[in-house]
Amino acid sequence: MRVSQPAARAAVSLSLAAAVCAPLAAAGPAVAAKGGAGSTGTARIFMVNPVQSSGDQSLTDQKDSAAAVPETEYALVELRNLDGSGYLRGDWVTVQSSTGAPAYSVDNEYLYTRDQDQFEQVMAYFWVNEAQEYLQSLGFGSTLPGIVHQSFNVKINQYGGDNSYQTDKPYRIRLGKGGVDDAEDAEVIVHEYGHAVHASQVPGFGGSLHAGAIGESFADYLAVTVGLAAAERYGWPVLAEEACPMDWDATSYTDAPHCIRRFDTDLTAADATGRIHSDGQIWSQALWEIRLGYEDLALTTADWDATLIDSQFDYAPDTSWSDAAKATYEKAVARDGQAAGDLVLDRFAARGITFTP
Ligand SMILES: [Ca+2]
Ligand SMILES: [Ca+2]
Ligand SMILES: [Ca+2]
Ligand SMILES: [Zn+2]
Repeated sequence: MRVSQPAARAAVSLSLAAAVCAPLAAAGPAVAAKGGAGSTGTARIFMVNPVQSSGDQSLTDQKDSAAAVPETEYALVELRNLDGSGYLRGDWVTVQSSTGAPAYSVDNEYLYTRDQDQFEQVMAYFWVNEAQEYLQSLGFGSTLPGIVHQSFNVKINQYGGDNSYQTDKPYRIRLGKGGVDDAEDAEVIVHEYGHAVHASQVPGFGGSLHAGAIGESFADYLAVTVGLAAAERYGWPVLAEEACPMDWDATSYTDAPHCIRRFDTDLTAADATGRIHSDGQIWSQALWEIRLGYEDLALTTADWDATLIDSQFDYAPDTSWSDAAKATYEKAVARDGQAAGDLVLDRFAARGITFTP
């Protein structure tokens, strides 16, 4: 999808105005019951990431300088579900920083630029909350079981390396600082949250190479779909390839166009190497092609995301690709009809992943 610059910019300034007005509109009993700062605020963030929103593949980190990213690639947004303490803590996220003072504001205004440590803290809060709100928009936590239905701990900049990761003991993600600071790219944040989604759905998920690859694949897919849904929700431009995770973080270690991994490698199960990130691209291509196929069936990407995520409750912790694909097929038939199921079967088969319906 390509969005024309003027239209996109107009949409951004509209959502900016909405964000500024929203805290007043939201004032009510729920807010009063919380702390003095209220449950909503205003923040400056990247619109997923500055490469995706600008289409400029030549952007580079420049040692974390503010000047490396144009002001136009920031958006003002509403922060929601804060606990009123003035810190970045709330219903679905608790930010814990180990570098730089914790962001604090008596009136919940968190306006930073990328050279300030607090910018990444704000990104982490906004994007984990956004991912949780997206899951809830699909029905998880209401008509379907809740997923990561708690305030999730995000620790920023714990390590110097480029090594963000999720752990369920304790239940949190850490976001590192190698190359482009990891938390400057929403697709890194949501990728790590994607692992928490699996851990929440199936405790111990990842007990086989196939399950590990599905974990990496789904984390990439969730990062992309949450970012695209947010771009739609807030009217942000998407000027890079949609099927591209971590366009900004990947400027440190890939050639343009910068994507950490791809959803169109045409790899099949016969090409698997046992390296879960690389093999995950086999699964990701099926997920992406089913997404496109859903739209051709007059279903929506949200229909597919709800079906995919709901199906993951049925994956064994050490699942094979074949068993997981079959569980996805069965969920698609049950939720979206036989044509959707046939599409799932067909796109997995194209990747050499087969099962008996
Ligand atoms: Ca930074
Ligand atoms: Ca990085
Ligand atoms: Ca992207
Ligand atoms: Zn991962």
